[in-house]
Amino acid sequence: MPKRRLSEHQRRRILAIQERRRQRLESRTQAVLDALDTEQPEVAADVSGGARGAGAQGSSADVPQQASQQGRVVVRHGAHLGVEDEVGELHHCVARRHLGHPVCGDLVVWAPTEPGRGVVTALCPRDNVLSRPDYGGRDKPLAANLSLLAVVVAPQPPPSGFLLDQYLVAAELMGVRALVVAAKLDLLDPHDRRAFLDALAPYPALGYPVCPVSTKGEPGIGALLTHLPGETAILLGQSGVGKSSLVQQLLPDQDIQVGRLSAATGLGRHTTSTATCYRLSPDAAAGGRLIDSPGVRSFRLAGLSQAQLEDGFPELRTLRGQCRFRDCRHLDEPDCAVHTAVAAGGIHPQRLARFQQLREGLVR
Ligand SMILES: Nc1nc2c(ncn2[C@@H]2O[C@H](COP(=O)(O)OP(=O)(O)OP(=O)(O)O)[C@@H](O)[C@H]2O)c(=O)[nH]1
Ligand SMILES: [Mg+2]
Ligand SMILES: [Zn+2]
Repeated sequence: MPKRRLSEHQRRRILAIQERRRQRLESRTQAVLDALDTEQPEVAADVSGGARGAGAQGSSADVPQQASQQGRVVVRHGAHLGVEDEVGELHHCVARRHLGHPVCGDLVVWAPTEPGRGVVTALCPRDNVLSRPDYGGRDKPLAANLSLLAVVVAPQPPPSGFLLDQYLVAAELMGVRALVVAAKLDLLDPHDRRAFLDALAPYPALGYPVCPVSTKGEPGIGALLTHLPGETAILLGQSGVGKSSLVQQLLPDQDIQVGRLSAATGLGRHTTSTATCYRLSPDAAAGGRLIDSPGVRSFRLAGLSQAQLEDGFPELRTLRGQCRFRDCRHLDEPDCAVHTAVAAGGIHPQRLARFQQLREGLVR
């Protein structure tokens, strides 16, 4: 049909124009990066806190050095970064080569190249980083500088306790607090809801609060909200457990934030395929940040020793050195302090089973 052909033609023209624009921008940016890469690498501490350098010489690539400032990566698509500056404005930046992989939550030093655009010239030291394997099995950083891991489980899709425990181990190894979000509880009648929450009963005693929530009915999201003030929290879990729905409810202005992000950087539209950092409302969660992450089917802790894995289980960590054998695997060895604790009710058998599953699969 002619009408359809015409619109297809238009579509192609628009795409071609966009592609040319993108290439122009890319080559301009590349010129800036090339010039920067021939200079001395910048030290992040030199400009931390947005201090202005004295010499406004400007580089050959016309990057005003005096404008270097600190920012936070709020989203990343390949080499393209959405960077929030100190007053909350967003900029589309590309990262100088040899910087490693800045990810969502990273603090960076960046310099504007043109309005709304800039170049990231240094990656500030991280407090911590959460990595997980990509499809090829290689560890990829997902988000940095976190203070809270919120692991979401729901009746649908069927929960994976194995995935939950791996995230909790990751939190322990990162030295970051964690909690369990029991989501989509409106799907369960009171009896099944009780059973669902009973299965999570061992966690609070281990230091992981359980927050029962629903975005579509009772009990609401209050139990989670109380944990967020002042935190940089990331929502983690299988695809479909309701992470983005929680973000939507926790951030009444999420649409606005996504709109600002995509208007400023063109990067906000595919929020389900990459981690994205949002600001929580100052009155609800003073200064807090919330990161939505793409769901995973599996998460694999790689290359840990048994001692490291034990560090990831607080209830095993405290028994370190108390078994008869120093290299006790807590299987069928005599005088195993872990088995004694399980028998006495101090360790949940399910957690020991998860530990064993992880030990067999993951420890070198
Ligand atoms: N009944 C019910 N459905 C929910 C609730 N929260 C989310 N859902 C539904 O669950 C489905 C998945 O929700 P999302 O928020 O997209 O899940 P997600 O964890 O962000 O998924 P990925 O982005 O794929 O990782 C959607 O159809 C939502 O409408 C809830 O509290 N109750
Ligand atoms: Mg999502
Ligand atoms: Zn033992």
